[in-house]
Amino acid sequence: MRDLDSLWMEHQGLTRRYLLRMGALGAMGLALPSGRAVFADDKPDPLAEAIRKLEYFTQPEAFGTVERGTPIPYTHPVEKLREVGMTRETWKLEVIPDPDAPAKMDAPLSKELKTALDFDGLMKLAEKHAVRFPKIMTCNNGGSPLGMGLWEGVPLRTVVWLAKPQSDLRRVFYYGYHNDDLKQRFQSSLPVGRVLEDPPGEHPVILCYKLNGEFLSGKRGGPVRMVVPEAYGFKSVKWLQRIMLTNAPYANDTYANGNNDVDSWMKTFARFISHPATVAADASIPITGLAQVGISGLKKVQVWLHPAEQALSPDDPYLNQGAWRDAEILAPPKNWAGGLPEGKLPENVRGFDPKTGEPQTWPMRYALAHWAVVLKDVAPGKYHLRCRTIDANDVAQPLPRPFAKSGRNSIQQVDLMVTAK
Ligand SMILES: Nc1nc2c(c(=O)[nH]1)N[C@H]1C(S)=C(S)[C@@H](COP(=O)(O)O)O[C@H]1N2
Ligand SMILES: [Mo]
Repeated sequence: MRDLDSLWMEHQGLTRRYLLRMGALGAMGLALPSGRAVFADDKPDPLAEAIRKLEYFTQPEAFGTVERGTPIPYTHPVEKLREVGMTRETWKLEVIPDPDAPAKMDAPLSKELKTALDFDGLMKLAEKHAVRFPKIMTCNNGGSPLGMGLWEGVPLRTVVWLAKPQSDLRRVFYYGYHNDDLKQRFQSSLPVGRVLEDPPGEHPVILCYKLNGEFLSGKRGGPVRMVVPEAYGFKSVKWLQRIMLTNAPYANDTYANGNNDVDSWMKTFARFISHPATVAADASIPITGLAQVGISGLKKVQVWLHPAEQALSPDDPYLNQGAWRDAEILAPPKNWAGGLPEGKLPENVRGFDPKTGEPQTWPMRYALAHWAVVLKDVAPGKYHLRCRTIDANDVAQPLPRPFAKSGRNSIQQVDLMVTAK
């Protein structure tokens, strides 16, 4: 799913300076998890040019994608795309009562009543209400993020209020274009409270039309997708066309199938990006990675080098007792890239100081952090190398929620061989 090569490119710029400072970038260069050497400082490399264009935000086309449909909706010929509202010129959004448990509302936005919201209408609302924020897209069933975007949209509540809801409203159901085949429908839902009121510090749920400053492609869910800041990917429904206000008190998410925890907030966890497979005993060992910063924030990233032949304690399933040592969480980048002009963030990005353009807090929730560490003087032998996060509540990964169907966050483990001189 996730293309590690492109993730690697985003990450290199941040880690390279750190590793140079630590004297760890010698002739050995760094290696991808696959073991492929990417560059050595003293050698020209085919990737050197790309490395100069390193990215923190993910280029829209470099995102990992989780999609369904036969055919995939945005692959229809353009005439068909127009016909089914999958272009900005023809897109329409309905906000109607759920026929099975109708909320009372005075002004439904419906195609039948010719009151549905079109893209021009959304852009009018955007002039006054548009918001932008960084967010990682992660599938709860994926081992690492699909990509990190700067998402722009109109708060969903702005459009919900246009429909004048009055009562009998407990949840918001929504789905996208699905080839008009019920079996292909991908739907999700939120409590109405989450839509109407943001907990302090949280971003609003948005009707999103731009990613990294450009209109959303069909592949990324355009013309319009939902983006739910604190949630895993399945809440962020693509090709959005219908919202139903319901008095039903339960979730109706497609992702409730397949045993998924549909109420899970994003978790904090660490992943390796680069680590050598084999090093000589006298060499420094540069290790880099990323952390997804979930609802509970990020205080530390740690690594643990454990001799492979030493058994793990059966009383320590979450590896709390390892000899963990701190890595360095890297400062925010200067160049945010991801296709943003000159790598600069636009004005008024939530979480950034409007005067200085600097992040107000770092690491930032729901965004990536990059980290690096250099290990030295490791005795020859075979090792298991692991990484983990400590969240802002001082809870070590994979706790406080170790269960995979709420979002995969097991501690990653890789092999490392240290050879005698
Ligand atoms: N309409 C629709 N929206 C969808 C999906 C889908 O299959 N159809 N997949 C969901 C899932 S499971 C995930 S993880 C995210 C992935 O977003 P991305 O493909 O833009 O990375 O999209 C979500 N939105
Ligand atoms: Mo997903």
